[in-house]
Amino acid sequence: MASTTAAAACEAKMKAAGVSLACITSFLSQHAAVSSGATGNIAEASIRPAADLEYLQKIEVAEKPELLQSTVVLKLNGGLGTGMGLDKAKSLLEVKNGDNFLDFIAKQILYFREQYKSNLKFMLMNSFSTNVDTKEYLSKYDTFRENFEEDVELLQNKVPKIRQDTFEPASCAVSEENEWVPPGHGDLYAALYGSGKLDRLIDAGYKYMFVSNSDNLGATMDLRILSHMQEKSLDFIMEVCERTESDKKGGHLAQDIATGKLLLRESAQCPKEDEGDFQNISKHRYFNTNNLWINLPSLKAAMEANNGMLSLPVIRNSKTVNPTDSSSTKVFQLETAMGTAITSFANASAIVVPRTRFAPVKTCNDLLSLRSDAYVITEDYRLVLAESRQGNPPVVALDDKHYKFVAGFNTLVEKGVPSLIACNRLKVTGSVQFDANVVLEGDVNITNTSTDTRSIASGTYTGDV
Ligand code: UPG
Repeated sequence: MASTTAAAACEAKMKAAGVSLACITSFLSQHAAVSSGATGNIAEASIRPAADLEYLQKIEVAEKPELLQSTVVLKLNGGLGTGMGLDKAKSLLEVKNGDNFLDFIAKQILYFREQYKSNLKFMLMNSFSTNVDTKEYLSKYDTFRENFEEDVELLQNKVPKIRQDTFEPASCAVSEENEWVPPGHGDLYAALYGSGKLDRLIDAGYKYMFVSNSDNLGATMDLRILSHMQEKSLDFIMEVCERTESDKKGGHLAQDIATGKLLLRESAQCPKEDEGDFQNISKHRYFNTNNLWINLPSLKAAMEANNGMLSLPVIRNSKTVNPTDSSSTKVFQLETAMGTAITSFANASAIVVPRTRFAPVKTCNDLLSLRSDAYVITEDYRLVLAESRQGNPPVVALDDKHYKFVAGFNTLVEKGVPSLIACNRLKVTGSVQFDANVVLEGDVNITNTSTDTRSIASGTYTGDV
């Protein structure tokens, strides 16, 4: 299968580690692309903004609860949250009132099951970095404890990091684990197919899968979208939101000028010179929420028609083999993004959904907003913007020097989380700590130029502090 000695070495390493054939096939095709110089970039000149999308509120469809018995809800849980300084699954991070993401997700599913008297199937995609902690934590919920590996978990693959100079698999003397990486959430398809779980789901009568990020607690089962998918016989739906200023990292929807097909451009796929266009939220107005709906038999058919894989554009991340040693071997980590599969299906569509379905936590800025009163918990355990915010999240910019990582953030809010319900923008520069009962309103700019940590005493603040 491999076309070069470097590719053959990767293939041998993966086989020896028991990686599935589906994953090896996908990886080798990405390896070939990267070895021949592909960057996976999508130039602005090759796309046009996506237009004429349907809005969920305007779609006329009758809800069909009977579809629930053939539907699976799957949460992506393979990421570690290293960007926030975490070395565990990000979903173990406390969100609100002592509950972490996994608690919210579990309660959402249990609520829905009760509400619809259904046994809605639930799965989690874990990586080799998140499976142990996640299993242990979720075991407090009886219903997810039994047959965890068989029924709940989809364990994603691992792929070798490759040397930038030779494209050979990289080795790391410090720890063999550093030589491997989960291949991004686009691995969902290879993990489902290669583990045999796709076949088993289809054989058991499952037809639809709703997938979303575990850090987005607005993404719950929606009977209108599900029923619309069935009524229009769609293979794939991407939920998108109208972009706001906070939507910088991630991907936007666009249309390929050459084929007219919808495509997803991830920030990692944008050439440097086109970054201004990427960030232009009035030009590229629709942001991928990563809430996706997949018709399982169509997925299987698309993979079988293409050598057992989906040809997703490869994303090439430049890193060092030992993440904590910048002088170690320079490597590429190859990844794919789940949403780029929108181009792989004949009958794919994107729907604009209300902002309530998208409340991601990518940074401590997001976490501060979520923990504050700008977000409320609904009866069905979603975290949504408080109504008075009219769909606009506060724009929070905490000083990266102190609050990029959760440890610093915890000190900031140790005594209390400020009220942000009436705050439009918050900028914090320097080291500060909020006392209990701090209320921030309008545009607030907190600056501490001294090196000592300063307290923000209880009270209401606006403007420069
Ligand atoms: N994840 C995995 N396995 C991996 C990598 C990530 O399960 O190998 C999970 C991760 O735990 C998280 C989700 O996938 O739950 C998203 O991962 P993340 O790295 O946070 O994705 P983003 O870079 O934020 O981007 C995704 C989409 C992007 C979209 C954005 C919305 O790729 O198009 O705009 O989510 O938040």
